[in-house]
Amino acid sequence: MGNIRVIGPRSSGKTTYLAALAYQPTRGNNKRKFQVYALNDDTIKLSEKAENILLEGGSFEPSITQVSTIDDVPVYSFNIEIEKGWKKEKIILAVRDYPGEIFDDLENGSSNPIYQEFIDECLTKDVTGCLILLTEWQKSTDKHYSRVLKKFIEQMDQHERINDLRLAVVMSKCERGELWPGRLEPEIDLFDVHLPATKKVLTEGRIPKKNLNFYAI
Ligand SMILES: Nc1nc2c(ncn2[C@@H]2O[C@H](COP(=O)(O)OP(=O)(O)O)[C@@H](O)[C@H]2O)c(=O)[nH]1
Ligand SMILES: [Mg+2]
Repeated sequence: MGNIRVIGPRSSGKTTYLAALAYQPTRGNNKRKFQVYALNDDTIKLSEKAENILLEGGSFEPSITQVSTIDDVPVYSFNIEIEKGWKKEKIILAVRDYPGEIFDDLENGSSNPIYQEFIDECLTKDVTGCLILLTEWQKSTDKHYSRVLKKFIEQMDQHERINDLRLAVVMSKCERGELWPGRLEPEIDLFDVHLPATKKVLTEGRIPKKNLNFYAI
């Protein structure tokens, strides 16, 4: 189960999030209730980079500066095992980390045919969900995000995905002081407060409630 696309503006933390998922040091007394295993070479490489970069407080180079084809975008795949009492739930997750310009370009209606190709691929039937990472909250950004997501919803409609594509809408980098207090009820304390236009576009569309959730990372 689980083909997911990660979209969001440049520098919203997409690659860092995936790297943190890929980087699961095996500790002697690991008390966590889940294990994450990297399944392909791209994911193993990402986790090695994560070890060097995340731990030293560095950052990743922008995913791709010039996108030419979808095949340039790596697919990271994970096997996640969650302990549930005496049972284990297994999730196979494949994630494509899209370059930020795909998101930003949507506002102007995908002027670049390559970007449209990405959106088409993002909305094919075998993709179950989209993780949408947002990161800023100035008034002008709220307008930009809301215009982009309006276009995205129109594209969902054209691809007949309004009813069956799950959206996780996330405010990233919530350790920032202004956002930290809102992390527990992100829909109300982050999105209603800081990104009201963006939230309105998402909730007033025809996306079923059960397929739309708001998170803080
Ligand atoms: N403060 C903070 N910075 C982060 C976090 N995640 C990523 N970053 C930084 O944000 C910048 C962009 O991250 P990156 O993962 O490359 O973003 P991407 O362009 O969306 O893939 C980098 O400088 C990261 O170190 C976070 O949780 N908190
Ligand atoms: Mg990136």
